[in-house]
Amino acid sequence: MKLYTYHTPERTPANELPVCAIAIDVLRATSTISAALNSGAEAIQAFSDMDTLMKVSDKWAPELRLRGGERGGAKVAGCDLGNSPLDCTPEVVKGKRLFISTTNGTRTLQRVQDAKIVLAAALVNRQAIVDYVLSQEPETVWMVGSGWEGDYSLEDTVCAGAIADSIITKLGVPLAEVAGNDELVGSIALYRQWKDNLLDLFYLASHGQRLVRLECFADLKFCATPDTLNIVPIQTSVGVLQALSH
Ligand code: 3SL
Repeated sequence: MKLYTYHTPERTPANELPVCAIAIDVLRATSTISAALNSGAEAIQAFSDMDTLMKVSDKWAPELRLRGGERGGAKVAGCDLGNSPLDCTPEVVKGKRLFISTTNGTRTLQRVQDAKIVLAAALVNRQAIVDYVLSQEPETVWMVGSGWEGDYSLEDTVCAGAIADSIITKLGVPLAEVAGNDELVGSIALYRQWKDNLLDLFYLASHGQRLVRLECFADLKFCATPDTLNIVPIQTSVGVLQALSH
């Protein structure tokens, strides 16, 4: 197995795909996707633009759909939800399809949507993702961060490092055997430096600071806490993620 970290979708090699692609947007799209599926949402359907989201979701029964839209961290007018994982309680999402568009995370999902296996990961479901990857033994795994409008983000890269660190520990192999690129080694180093202070790292991060300005303190804490949700969001058709059924 070779593991690769890419800080943003723009940094992935053009015209290539791995066997398994893991989209990461810890703050907050993939944390929200994990929380919604964990609370019993039927599926998540991701869109990079709001107009298409509205058109496609219009065809869905109103009582079985929710629209989630975020731009600049704030909820898009006309949507039921913004992008807070804490809003995705069973009372709100159970049995419904969440049609969602966010600034960066949904673009990452779109970039890797043609890979054989597409997963959405955050720190909250890190362990579930690791266990699933180990059960499949894919030859190549890309962990693709979302960043912010093309730029690097600490929180996505530390999550890639957390996943890789756990895979390497469980496989019991030297780093050199699985490291596919320099970014992978850097992401593990970042995780090892901050693993006991992830919330502090999130407060340092530029998008963390943006969310602090929006007073999303509880979201930051939730998203910085690893392994709280035993859920594997997996793409079942292009753009649609569902909970892996065991
Ligand atoms: O960029 C994204 O996709 C979002 O997750 C950003 S926010 O955390 O909702 O502001």
